[in-house]
Amino acid sequence: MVRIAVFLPTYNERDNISLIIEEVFKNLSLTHYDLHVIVIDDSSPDGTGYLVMEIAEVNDHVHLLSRVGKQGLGSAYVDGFKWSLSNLSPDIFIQMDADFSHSPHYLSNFVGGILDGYDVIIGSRYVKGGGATSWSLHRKIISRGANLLVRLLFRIKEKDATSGFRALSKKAVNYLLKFDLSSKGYSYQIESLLLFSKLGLPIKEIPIIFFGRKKGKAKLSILEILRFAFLLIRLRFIKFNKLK
Ligand SMILES: Nc1nc2c(ncn2[C@@H]2O[C@H](COP(=O)(O)OP(=O)(O)OP(=O)(O)O)[C@@H](O)[C@H]2O)c(=O)[nH]1
Ligand SMILES: [Mg+2]
Repeated sequence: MVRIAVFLPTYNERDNISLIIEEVFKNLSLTHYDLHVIVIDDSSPDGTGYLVMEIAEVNDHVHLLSRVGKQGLGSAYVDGFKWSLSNLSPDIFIQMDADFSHSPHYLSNFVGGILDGYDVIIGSRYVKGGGATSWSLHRKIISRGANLLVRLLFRIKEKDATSGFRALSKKAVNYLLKFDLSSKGYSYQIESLLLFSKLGLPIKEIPIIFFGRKKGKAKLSILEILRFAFLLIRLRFIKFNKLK
């Protein structure tokens, strides 16, 4: 049976976490897959971690990785992948937000893409059939702007480089963990995609409708956006320049 690990990084997702875990199991049935959910929680002050601990006590396919203090989305995935390779050795790795922006209905499409032989499947808002709903103009501009900047700087063909809804093969994850990532936060999505693209791994974008957060507070700050822009420039002219 194919072993799938779904990674849910959380910071203050008390209102979403139990339901999203339930929905993941509904959409990728345990009768077809050996499915595991790994929540990487950064000691959320709202007690998300305690809720997950309770679920993990009664469901041995749910795992909690607790970290001290908010350490960023990218580093949460990296720590989750490392933990899973030592403890579960999954065949397919799925990254997903815990706030229902990424609909669990798409999960089987991601799995199908990796089973078809792709190493990276990206849930894309900017291919035919994709899109975003309940997003403020402000968020739309940030997302479009970030993608435009990435395409201008790096000339990659993927249309949604910032999407965090992805599936990765074990090969892709092993490459990622060997690479010295500069990104700890949201820009992890771009840096990892640049790496996969440079390595020539087969990448496919599949359409998703992205849902703006329903519950909980938005966390993408101006500081994160500025940090992101500087990082892109550094990656383009220093780090990935050397990899050419
Ligand atoms: N473990 C961990 N998870 C994080 C961190 N930052 C964000 N997350 C989680 O990563 C996922 C994506 O973060 P969001 O805050 O939803 O980011 P976003 O979708 O760009 O922004 P909004 O939904 O508009 O707030 C969510 O499940 C968050 O709870 C972090 O520092 N550590
Ligand atoms: Mg979100």
